[in-house]
Amino acid sequence: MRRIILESGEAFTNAHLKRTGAFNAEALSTATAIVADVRQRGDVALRELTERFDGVRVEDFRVSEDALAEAASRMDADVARALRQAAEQIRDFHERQKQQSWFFAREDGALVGSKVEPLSSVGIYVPGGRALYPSTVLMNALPAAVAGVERIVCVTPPAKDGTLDPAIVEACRICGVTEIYMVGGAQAVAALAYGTESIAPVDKITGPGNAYVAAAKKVVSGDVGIDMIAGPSEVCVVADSTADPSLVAIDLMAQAEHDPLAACYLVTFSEEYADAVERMVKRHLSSSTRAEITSASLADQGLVVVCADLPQALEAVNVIAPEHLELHIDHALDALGAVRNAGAIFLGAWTPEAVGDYVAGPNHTLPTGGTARFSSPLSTDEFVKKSSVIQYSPAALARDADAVMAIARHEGLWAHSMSVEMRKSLLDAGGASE
Ligand code: HSO
Ligand code: ZN
Repeated sequence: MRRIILESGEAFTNAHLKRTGAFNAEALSTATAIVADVRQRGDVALRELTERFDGVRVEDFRVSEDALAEAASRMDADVARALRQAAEQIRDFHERQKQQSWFFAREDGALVGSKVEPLSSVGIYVPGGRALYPSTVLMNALPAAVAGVERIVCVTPPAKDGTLDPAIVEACRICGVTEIYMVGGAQAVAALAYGTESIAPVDKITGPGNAYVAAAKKVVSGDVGIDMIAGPSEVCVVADSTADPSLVAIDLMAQAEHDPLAACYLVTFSEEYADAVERMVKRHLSSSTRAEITSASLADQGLVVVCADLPQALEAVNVIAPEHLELHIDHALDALGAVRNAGAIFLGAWTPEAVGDYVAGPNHTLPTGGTARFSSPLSTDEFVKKSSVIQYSPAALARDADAVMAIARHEGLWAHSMSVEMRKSLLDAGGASE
């Protein structure tokens, strides 16, 4: 891991970071071409692109009932039970986020409010290969289901041998997702956004993916809703001398093993402590089943920041704005107030990030790449939209008419002004009693 030692009072800055974005110019231009192709040629393009990128010829993208039943028959009972437990806790958490419509009656009789409605349809991108996670299905589909979305669709790239992961199928079943399509990449995002002969379009696309998927989401956004554009995942562990270096090491590795591009930060207070953690990483690596990815990530993207004191450390955290923040420090809860930028905050020695990845309840889809400065975890809010509601009474109109007319005249909008003035005249003439 790269190492930076801050002097007392020295600020950690963005220049200390080397962030890898969610996608690059090449991915953006490739995704743009793919989206245009699918938009124009529908299923024919989808089949060709799937053959080219996934190496499989798929005739029917929709996973059949038989294939679902076959996958279900291979499901491990312990994993199924674990997924149900996770789903229950995730659903509970997201139920608490649900927003209600509200209306406010003003004294002059005007009624103003906000009407909350679920989106009608949502498409969830479930990556394939190294990142085929049933937990991702739960984390995207459950908030949508809790919000009241009627049609929830999953897309996932076809495996070379055509098999389906039973745990993905089980996670879909738990969430009530029955529409699953074997299609991935930028082409799947295009199909969800604009529809093809076999896939009806959706209102919003969520879920993580590689650089091409991220770029395709950027391309279609505006025509269709998207969630955040996820870059490589990150963890920042703040550890003082009370933290067990072995646990700190394994927690860093738990993020590093996702992806060679995953970024792991250790913020601590002495070089000796950092050395101890790095020694433990080496030791754990010898038993890791993902040693190659883990060590590549830590070597290329890992960063140790040695700070003089806790306030300096927490300011460094705010600059990093990590997706996940673990506070392995004495009285972690007391530091919470000073943390302004982080996707999810894990407090104390007994809260490994993995509990949040799977079962704690909060969403594991979190802002990456410093976007925690301005954005939030995926939530039920992402699956609803609001309409404003306004009803005026004659008294309310009489009260506000002059203000509307003054602003409308200033903006040079004659009919705006007249639409109020004509009603005002009716009222003055006693033409409306209500
Ligand atoms: N840590 C990942 C989420 C995940 N972990 C899924 C395991 N499965 C998000 O950065
Ligand atoms: Zn994880």
